[in-house]
Amino acid sequence: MATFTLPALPYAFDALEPHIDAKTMEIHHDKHHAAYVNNLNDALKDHADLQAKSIEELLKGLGQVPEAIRTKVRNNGGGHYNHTLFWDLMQPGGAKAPTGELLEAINGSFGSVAEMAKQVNTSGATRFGSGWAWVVLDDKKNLAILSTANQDSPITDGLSPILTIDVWEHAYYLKYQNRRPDYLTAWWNVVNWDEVAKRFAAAK
Ligand code: MN3
Repeated sequence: MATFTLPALPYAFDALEPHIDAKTMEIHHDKHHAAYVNNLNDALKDHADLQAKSIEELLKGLGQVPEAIRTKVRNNGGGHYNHTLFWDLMQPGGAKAPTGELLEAINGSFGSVAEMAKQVNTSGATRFGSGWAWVVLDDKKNLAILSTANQDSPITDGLSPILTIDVWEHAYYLKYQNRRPDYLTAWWNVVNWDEVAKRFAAAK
């Protein structure tokens, strides 16, 4: 029994068409995410103490992971955590709109939902190489936008992610080729605001 397991995608591969194509979703989930899970389990195979931790605990406590496996846990543990979050942050049927306290916080921090999305897209488009764009709650419970490299996750820095977009080429290249900004614009058609709101409420 493996310590960490690949969660099932919460919808069909083609559920996010036309914005995210089925082939991309299949490869992204079944190959890329699966590889992060397998490599994470491999890194932890001789470390029963670390196997007992949750993925969040592992990433928040990377400093306590033995140096020999720390990079492998950072990359693959981050890959597992980030992708699990990413699947839940998308939904079929088209995005609705944020409401209530989440909407108030977005308007207070950025002026509008559209302006927040624009800033997230800029953050993702200007991330050199591979990484992720994020909306987080910082230590003062304020909304903030940032990007991370590779599979690094803001929870390692004590931040609480409420939204993220994968900007690795494997997330968009089949459909959008080099047009990362077009993928980022399209992504907001599938954002699951209920999940964003849930994470926002939990982090407050
Ligand atoms: Mn990915």
